[in-house]
Amino acid sequence: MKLIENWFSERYSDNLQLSFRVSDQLLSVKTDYQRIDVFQTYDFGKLLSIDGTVQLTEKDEFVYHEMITRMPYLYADSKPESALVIGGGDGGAAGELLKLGLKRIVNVEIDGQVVEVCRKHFPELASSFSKKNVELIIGDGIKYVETAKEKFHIIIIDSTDPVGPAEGLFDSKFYHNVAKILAPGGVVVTQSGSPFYQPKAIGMAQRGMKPAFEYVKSYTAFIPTYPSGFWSFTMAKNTPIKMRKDSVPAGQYFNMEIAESAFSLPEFVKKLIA
Ligand code: AG3
Repeated sequence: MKLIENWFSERYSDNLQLSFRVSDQLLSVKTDYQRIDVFQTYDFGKLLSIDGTVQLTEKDEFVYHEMITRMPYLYADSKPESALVIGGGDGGAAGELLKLGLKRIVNVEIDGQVVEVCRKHFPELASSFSKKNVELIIGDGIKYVETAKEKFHIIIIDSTDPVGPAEGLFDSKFYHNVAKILAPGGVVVTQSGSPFYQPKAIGMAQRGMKPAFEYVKSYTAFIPTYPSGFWSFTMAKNTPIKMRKDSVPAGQYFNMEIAESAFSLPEFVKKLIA
């Protein structure tokens, strides 16, 4: 008889949490920026958590990573060749961009230990950092965009929740600098939280982007292991947000129907950004 069960829980509020039964805790480390944990779960494979919040699981990371890369790819005015990823220390976003054939990807992650942990525990994702088209920079994305000269067709903000180290990635000062290094017709995308459990996040992203870009639009996806399972992303451009006449092969979540329908928002979400 098994007497002890181990569980990892992410708290959504004082009264609700999502719990994963785990067979092992593979790592727990406190870095200069945050606490990183890796668990072996029963239902979702390995799970990466930062400061107690789920960043990815082996089983459902494909949703987030496909949706944060293929959408900007298809909504750029011309076929993108270069991308900047801020955050994304697991390598998942960079890996999806490689699948799309991008020729140059710069990935700026603030916490080198996230990369180390992922190299060890999520080698398939982190292997993108050793591909020849990818340049990994361990540094502060906010400072990087202040001084960068190179322009990018896609800029992806793959951050943690808008509290702590990621807070500055949601304000307009940051986005004004992002706008300076966005190639003409290019697209910026950020993750913008759970509309249900983090109702302020999507508005923060929209308010951060609007002063810096002509067009801003949010889209959503179903991500089982993030708060409420319903997740948002917010896209910004200086030319109309219209899909290019092009297509990408279906992934595990993404397909060409979702490429358009992901922008359909429930009424309560529209109110959050009005
Ligand atoms: N970064 C966004 C994760 C936010 C999850 N928030 C939460 N569970 N409260 C994902 C990193 C994957 N590259």
